[in-house]
Amino acid sequence: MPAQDDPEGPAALPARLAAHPSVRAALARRGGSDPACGLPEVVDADWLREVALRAGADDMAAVPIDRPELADERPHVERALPGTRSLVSIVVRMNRDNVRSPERSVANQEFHHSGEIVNAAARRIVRALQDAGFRAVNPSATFPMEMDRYPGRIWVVAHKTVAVAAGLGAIGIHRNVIHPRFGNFVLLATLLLDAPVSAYGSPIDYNPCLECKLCVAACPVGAIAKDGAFDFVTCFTHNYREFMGGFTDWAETVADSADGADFRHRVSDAENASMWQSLSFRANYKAAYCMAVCPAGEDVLDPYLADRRAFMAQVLRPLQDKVEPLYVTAGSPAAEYARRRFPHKEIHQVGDAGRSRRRSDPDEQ
Ligand code: B12
Ligand code: SF4
Repeated sequence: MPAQDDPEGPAALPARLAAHPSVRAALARRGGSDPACGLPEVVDADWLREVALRAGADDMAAVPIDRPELADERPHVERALPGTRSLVSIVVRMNRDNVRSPERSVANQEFHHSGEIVNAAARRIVRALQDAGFRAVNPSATFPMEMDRYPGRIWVVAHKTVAVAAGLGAIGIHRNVIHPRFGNFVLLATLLLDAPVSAYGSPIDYNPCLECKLCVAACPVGAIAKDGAFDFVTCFTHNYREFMGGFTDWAETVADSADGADFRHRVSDAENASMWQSLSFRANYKAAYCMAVCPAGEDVLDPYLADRRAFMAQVLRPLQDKVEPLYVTAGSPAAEYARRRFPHKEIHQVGDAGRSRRRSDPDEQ
């Protein structure tokens, strides 16, 4: 019989259950025979911070789920952990010059390794919470995501939204979170927790973004407007060429090719090798230049403040000068932008968001 149907009340255990050795051991650990006695109710914020830093996070803050700015997140987190009451945001720093390197393998390795660190840290914190008697989950920081919902919202929780609500940074012109100290060189994760935390963070009262617009100048496909408007499809089409939509486009090109020679005419050896690498190891980002050039953040600012011209020569210019493929939707403003601003790059025209492929004739480019 379920406990709530018990005439003695929800706290009373049926005799058979109360006599079970595991039940007796569990109750004894909490020092009594009352099943509700000794259950933890509130997570101590100082303890949680210490656990998070020891687990590998570089900063953390919690936020209650009923904050108005988290309203859109509630149904999603409730699905992942029914009964969620708090969200815990953590950040992990990335090594800046790896992200800035024009060599894509260097930057991609930094993203992927940092992604592993932030996921591992989140998992360790969840383990500590579990051992302390709480329910908690750590949705993936990056991939995997809920692909059965693609192309709808595939992520379980929006880490940027939570980090901003918790006071770990603010959104810059380029739409990434800029941490006051570490700048935008951070990856984020969010833990869902079934209990209140003894102290919560609040949004910071200024934006670390300097509005220098270097991110606007760096994006090779013009996805970031000077006023901070962000063109999701344009970023996705280029930067995520070897993720979902772009992969489908590539696969359709295989299917549509008359023979091997035709396929090789449509897709270069380098593009195929890059796709193979993405499938075999981890998907390559094609850019992230907005993040690479961002000088914001107390720990990041010095070289930019010392000599802005030198900073641009060393950080911005090499990314702008790099000869590389750019993926744009045929006839889009991005195609026009890329052709005008970066004529030395190889412009490949693909279908909408790279999903419904219609590769244009190379002669049209
Ligand atoms: C979806 C997503 C993307 C999308 C959209 C980006 C965006 N601005 O939302 C794309 C594929 C373009 C993308 C790119 C990148 N991303 Co991303 N991305 C996410 C994800 C899964 C959710 C983001 C989110 O909350 N969006 C909703 C709200 C909060 O964002 P928003 O900016 O206000 O609104 C935008 C979206 O709604 C989008 N949009 C509009 N229509 C549609 C339609 C669909 C179908 C989708 C998916 C999105 C979308 O455009 C809006 C305008 O900006 C998170 C991981 C997570 N689970 O949170 C990582 C995350 C935001 N990404 C991250 C990173 C690092 C990147 C890249 C640098 C990757 C790379 N290495 O190149 C680039 C940077 C591009 C940029 N300037 O934003 C980090 C950011 C860290 C930080 N310091 O802020 C996160 C938090 C991952 C992590 N664990 O750290 N990303
Ligand atoms: S590059 Fe400049 S404008 Fe863009 S987000 Fe960073 S500080 Fe803001």
